[in-house]
Amino acid sequence: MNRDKLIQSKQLWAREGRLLVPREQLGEAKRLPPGQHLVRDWPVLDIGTEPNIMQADWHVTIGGKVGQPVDLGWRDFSNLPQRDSVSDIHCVTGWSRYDNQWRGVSTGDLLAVVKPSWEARFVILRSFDSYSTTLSIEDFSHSAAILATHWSGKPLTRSHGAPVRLILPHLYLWKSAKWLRHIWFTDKDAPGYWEQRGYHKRGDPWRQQRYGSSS
Ligand SMILES: Nc1nc2c(c(=O)[nH]1)N[C@H]1C(S)=C(S)[C@@H](COP(=O)(O)O)O[C@H]1N2
Ligand SMILES: [Mo]
Repeated sequence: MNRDKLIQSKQLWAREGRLLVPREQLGEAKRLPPGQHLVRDWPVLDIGTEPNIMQADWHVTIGGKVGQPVDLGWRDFSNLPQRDSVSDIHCVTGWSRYDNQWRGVSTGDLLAVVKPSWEARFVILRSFDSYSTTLSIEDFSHSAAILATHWSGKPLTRSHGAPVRLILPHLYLWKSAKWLRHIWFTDKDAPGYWEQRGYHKRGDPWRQQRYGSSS
């Protein structure tokens, strides 16, 4: 292409506003983290075995560096304040799903019960399928974090982690342990299942913290 032609087409681009993202789409572009695509259905992802835990048999053990270790059964858990929240979820394999309706116990309300000591810097989550993942206590305490029992007004299905799973919408979904069994507060970082297999320690989708310890 000669120079005149290039100049002409660049003038045309200026008139057309080429590559300008329309204002009404800007919100959308900011809502979807880089490299993600939107899905309507809710995919199921896990390491293979889906434990079948009845509410009556379920309990979660919470301990480590806390003032008040507890072992909560379904009844105890249901007596904690129940909250509703709506959030978007982002899986590191590339899908995101908007506007998920959750019901459950906020991590803040749980922290008020167990009272972590000043030494607690990390939270290790362990599940009935032997999955584990580790978070900083700041990430676990995020205001949008919820120990979910319900999605869209119905109890979580077995595949999605019934009876209780974490939902931590501000990080990639591998941090959101399904079939929750243990919540352990520690002073030492201990990489979990995916963190040991090449995934990022933290997993912020907005910073594309997918692998290794990039950024
Ligand atoms: N217990 C347990 N929790 C888990 C997993 C798992 O294998 N076991 N997989 C994680 C991963 S990688 C993702 S993407 C999400 C998927 O949750 P979903 O199946 O409800 O979409 O669960 C996370 N929590
Ligand atoms: Mo995942």
